Amino acid sequence: MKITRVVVHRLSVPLPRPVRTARHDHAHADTVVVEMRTDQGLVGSGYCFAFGAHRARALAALVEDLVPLWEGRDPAAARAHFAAAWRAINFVGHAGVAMMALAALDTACWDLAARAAGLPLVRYLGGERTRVPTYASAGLWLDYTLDELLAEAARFRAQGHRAMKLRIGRPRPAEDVERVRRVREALGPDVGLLVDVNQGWDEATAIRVGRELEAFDLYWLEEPLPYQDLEGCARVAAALTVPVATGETDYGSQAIRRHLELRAADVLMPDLQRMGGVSGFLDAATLCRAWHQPVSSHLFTEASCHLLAAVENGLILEHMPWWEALYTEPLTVADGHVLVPDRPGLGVDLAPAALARFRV
Ligand code: SMN
Ligand code: MG
Repeated sequence: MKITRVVVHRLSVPLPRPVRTARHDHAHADTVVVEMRTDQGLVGSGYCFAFGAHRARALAALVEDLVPLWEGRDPAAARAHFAAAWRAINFVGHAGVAMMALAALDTACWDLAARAAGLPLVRYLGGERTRVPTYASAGLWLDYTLDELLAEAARFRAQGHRAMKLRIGRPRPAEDVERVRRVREALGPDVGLLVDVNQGWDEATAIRVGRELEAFDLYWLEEPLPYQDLEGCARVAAALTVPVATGETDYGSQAIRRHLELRAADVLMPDLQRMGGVSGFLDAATLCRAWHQPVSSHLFTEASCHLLAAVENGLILEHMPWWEALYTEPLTVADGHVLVPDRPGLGVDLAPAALARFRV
């Protein structure tokens, strides 16, 4: 089997509500979708994205640049194509737009390889879990009023979620503590509550406010510090009983290794596009296992559900439905789990009408 053609779509996907965190304020996910076709009629897909239409142009340019490394090749050799692309981007860097572009192509290639084998990606990778614990992440933003927070928390529960993530890092940390207290009271003790600071604190604030938050039985405290301050994050993690999670903003499995060596956090959450796709994510998950640590995910729910289901240390999946409209069917959430699609490959198919609707 040969990859005959790779089609690149540049899209702007509107978000249901602007995302506001200590680091973000955006209304669209500017997305580059890769459709990888074979001579046997199979189609695999992957995507990468940025916030900002011009940045997505840069992503698309890098994807187009790398396409020849996959065209004409056998999709079953996904690791070999990843290695070739890794060498090709050496000069521009193993980070940023080059890694994200590589990720979209690598993911599409694994999707195809599993489709060619007639297996869901999770099974192609040797796993057997059919569902993974998940948490609702598309909401509970930093700018919400208390009423909006409580209404959305109730909505997430009604959708089948048993865990959810609240963004914190407001200018006055006392407000964060109060908002966490109110949401925890409304949810009761049986719902998992995660909080994400999005790098909004310094070390002293993280330790001081983190201790106050320990009263609310949090599942984890995410990205308390600027993402490159691994030593600081390690000190925060050591000072607190609440588990600290980080890793979404760093690039490549080598960055995950550095986090592990420094014991920077209790849970690492590699981002599929910053790892360079399925190949790099699996490397990151294996490194976490070697350090006896769990691995979570960041965005990219469609592929990440297979990966966390496949690896033995997969912990909890971030459920972010922003790209749902690109596919013919949404993922199913039931009783706090995402059901891993039981069809070949990623088990999700792009909807041509959606590609046309969001094209820029
Ligand atoms: C996040 C990611 C992307 C956009 C907004 C917020 C957040 C997360 O850090 O963990 O989902
Ligand atoms: Mg985060």
